[in-house]
Amino acid sequence: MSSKKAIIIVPTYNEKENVVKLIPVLEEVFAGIHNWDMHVLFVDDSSPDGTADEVKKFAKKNKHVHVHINPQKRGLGAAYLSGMKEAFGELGADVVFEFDADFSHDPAKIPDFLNKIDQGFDMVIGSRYIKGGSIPSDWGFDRKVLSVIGNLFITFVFTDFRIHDWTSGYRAITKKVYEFVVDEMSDPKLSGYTFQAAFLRKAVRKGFKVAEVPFAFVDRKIGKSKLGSDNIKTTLQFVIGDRFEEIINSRIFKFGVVGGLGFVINTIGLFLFSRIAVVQSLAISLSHTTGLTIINAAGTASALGAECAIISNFILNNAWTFSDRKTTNVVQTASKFIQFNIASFGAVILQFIIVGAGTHFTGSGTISKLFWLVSATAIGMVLNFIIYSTFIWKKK
Ligand SMILES: Nc1nc2c(ncn2[C@@H]2O[C@H](COP(=O)(O)OP(=O)(O)OP(=O)(O)O)[C@@H](O)[C@H]2O)c(=O)[nH]1
Ligand SMILES: [Mg+2]
Repeated sequence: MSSKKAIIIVPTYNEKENVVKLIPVLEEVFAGIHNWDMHVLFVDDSSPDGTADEVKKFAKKNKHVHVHINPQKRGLGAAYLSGMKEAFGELGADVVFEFDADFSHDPAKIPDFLNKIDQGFDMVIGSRYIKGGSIPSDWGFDRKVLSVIGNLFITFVFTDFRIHDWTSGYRAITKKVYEFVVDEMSDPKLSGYTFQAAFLRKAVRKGFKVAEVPFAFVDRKIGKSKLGSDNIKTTLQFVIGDRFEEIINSRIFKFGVVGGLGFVINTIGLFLFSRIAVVQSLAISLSHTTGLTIINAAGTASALGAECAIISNFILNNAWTFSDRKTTNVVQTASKFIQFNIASFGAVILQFIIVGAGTHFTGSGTISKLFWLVSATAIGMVLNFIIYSTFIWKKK
């Protein structure tokens, strides 16, 4: 039979009593699935209670049951990575599931996940926070709040409202998602439960199609929870750090930083150049020949400062903001620089006139210069907006 292969990966640590119950239940579910070749792979971190030995007994009788043993307990994420490597590698899976051993994840939902994969989704998340999904009603108020608020917090920090359950441990993952994400998942910071949010985040950002299937999370009845409070901390650290990195690397942020620095350079230029004798005498001779009294050292210095800012903006935007589209060829770079200069030259003219005329009336003190520089910049922005909206992006 050439049907596609799905492997349910179940990480275990001291889950002996659960696995002996789980395997027959899974076998029953598998029997009802006809278009997928179904397997289960237990990833045991050498549990002291002998979980792996129990699984081996089943594996002997059933070739759809597998066990992978890690020598040490290194966390949930690390267990999944070793399991996925084997499942997608030697075992030849097309899809793997993440599945807890403690019956928190309803096995009857497995076909729903596979349907979504059959429909073309790259990854499916079992969600507790969409219609039809739920968290246990007997959870204490604090645990409920923590769970709901935690997920909302992640959603808001990522500002991604397509996913409703970032930390869910019930998932189906196709091979192409795994292959894309795997190299970035080896960071030891992601080896615990943080693995879940980080994996999903990377997949969503890459643009993989993710579906959600509702399920009712059930509390474990047998065995102990391995979820520690430090997992919450590391997950939050990841979420905030990842978002921060994303913002810093965004084009709009870089563009803003470069523009802000340009303004600082423009201001320094205005004050420095207006003290320089050559600039002062240039302004005087320009004013004499044209007969315009508003031409003065401040306006000329401001215009020169604007040109310095344009040069700095060009260099930094080329090397940083648009580094992915950077030109290195000398001729191309020069021609780009000329284009950029023409497009920004309005600022030079505006400052020449506004700072010149303004300081002509209010004097050339520091406050006066700064006031007119800021005014010229603000007027420049408004003019830019008017020009863009009436000519470049005009109403149709
Ligand atoms: N191999 C391996 N499995 C682990 C590790 N940590 C947790 N698990 C397994 O991962 C699954 C989920 O762990 P749980 O302790 O149930 O975590 P949880 O469901 O978030 O927490 P509870 O709601 O308290 O059960 C279980 O099957 C655990 O046995 C680990 O470090 N290594
Ligand atoms: Mg559990």
